[in-house]
Amino acid sequence: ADFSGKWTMKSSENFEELLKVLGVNVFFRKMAVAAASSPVVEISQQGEELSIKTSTSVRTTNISFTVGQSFSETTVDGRACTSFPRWETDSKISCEQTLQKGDGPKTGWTRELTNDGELILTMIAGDVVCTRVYQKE
Ligand code: R12
Repeated sequence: ADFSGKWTMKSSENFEELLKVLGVNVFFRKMAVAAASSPVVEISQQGEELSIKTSTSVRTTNISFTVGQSFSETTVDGRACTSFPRWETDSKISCEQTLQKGDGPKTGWTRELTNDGELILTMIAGDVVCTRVYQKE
């Protein structure tokens, strides 16, 4: 699968609930929900290597990783974690996160390309699953 492209979001479910279970206070939650309602995601992929830039008005993140190799990133609430991405199917990457310090709900994400050309991101924290659907710009 090739995730490359510039993506815009068409729907999002449970993003605020996700931040809530992570303990983000109401002020930052509302700010993040507003900012995360119109993100732009740019992905470049060469084989097993992906770079993902996620831009919003309040936070932009850049991650680069090779599927099958651990890397450092931050959880959605901004805590440093070690991530392990692997192919769950040939069109879905599943990534488990482990906090570098302290503890909190178990977190991770998946990114999947659908047959109709959409990108489905899930972000997981404890038993909350946030699902965000992206389409190519
Ligand atoms: C906090 C501070 C900030 C944020 C939070 C807590 C904002 C986080 C944002 C996340 C966006 C995620 C996206 C994910 C995706 C856009 C805006 C939560 C800035 O303390 O769809 O890939 C300071």
